[in-house]
Amino acid sequence: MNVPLKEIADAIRAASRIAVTAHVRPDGDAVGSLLGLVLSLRSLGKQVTAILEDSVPSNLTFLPGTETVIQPDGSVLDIDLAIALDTATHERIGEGVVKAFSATPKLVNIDHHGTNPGYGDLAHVDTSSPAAGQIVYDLLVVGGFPIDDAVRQNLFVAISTDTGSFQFSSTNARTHRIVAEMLEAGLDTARLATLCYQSFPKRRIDLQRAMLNEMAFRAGDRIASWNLTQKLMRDVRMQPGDTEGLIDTMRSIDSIVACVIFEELENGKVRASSRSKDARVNVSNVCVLFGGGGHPMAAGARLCGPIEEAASRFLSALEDEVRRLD
Ligand SMILES: [Mn+2]
Repeated sequence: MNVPLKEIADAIRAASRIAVTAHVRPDGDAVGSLLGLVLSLRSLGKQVTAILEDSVPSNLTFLPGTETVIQPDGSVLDIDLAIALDTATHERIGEGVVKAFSATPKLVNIDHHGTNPGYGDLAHVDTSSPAAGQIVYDLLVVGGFPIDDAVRQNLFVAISTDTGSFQFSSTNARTHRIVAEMLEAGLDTARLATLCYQSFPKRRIDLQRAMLNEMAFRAGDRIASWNLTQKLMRDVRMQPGDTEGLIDTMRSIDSIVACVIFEELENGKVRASSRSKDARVNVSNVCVLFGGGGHPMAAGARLCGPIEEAASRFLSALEDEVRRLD
């Protein structure tokens, strides 16, 4: 089912009007890989639409090109080729983008999630890659497509955020080689790290303070969890992107092997975002039980509310997974 990147590069060369998207509620890898590819293909002379179901979160608007990202307006795009990045299922590009792409003759699926079924006409799913941004970098190299500083900024942020600043086990030798090439080309990675990790708005610290006060432990302090309620979101005036990386504080506790944040959504559903710190504990398997998916060590699912009941159902499945270590 996987086609080589060369074949995708050929399809891009043959197209003149291209649209690129990524998943709903975009994170650093979604926005960074999207704009890295979009800016390169625009330099190549292609007419490229960057489209996301949800707007770019404020913590990522420093990335070059974000001002050119559009959201679906109900119209169908007249394009030769559509590309979905970092998106495990076709539906996760969002309802509006699915419609915008409904007349495209060819859909390309570039991703690194193990739960990706290989949708689309050309699929390249590489689970050994720690970030979609890393696959996009290799695609640009294979295709001989332009890589300038703005492209590098976007792909660096994609890779840095999805690897937890190169800490997660998914980080590989290629990851560091790519960043070495970026540094040799003059990329200011320290500036980008400051913008990503040391430029939080105060309201995010308010969220973090609440999390530290409220988080709960179970399975002998091996599981930590926190319920992020609509009330707290209103109290701190939370914005999209504010929760990015928040879960890492729970993961950093020595006894923890798995942790999860339950987020109460406006529609009454509950989004579970889970992480593992032990390769033997697969949180993707737990999320699949609830119709979600992702990576073995970082996965998510949507459950029916109320939040306390959703948390209790998910945590008991997660505890079963953790207890397998006993
Ligand atoms: Mn990703």
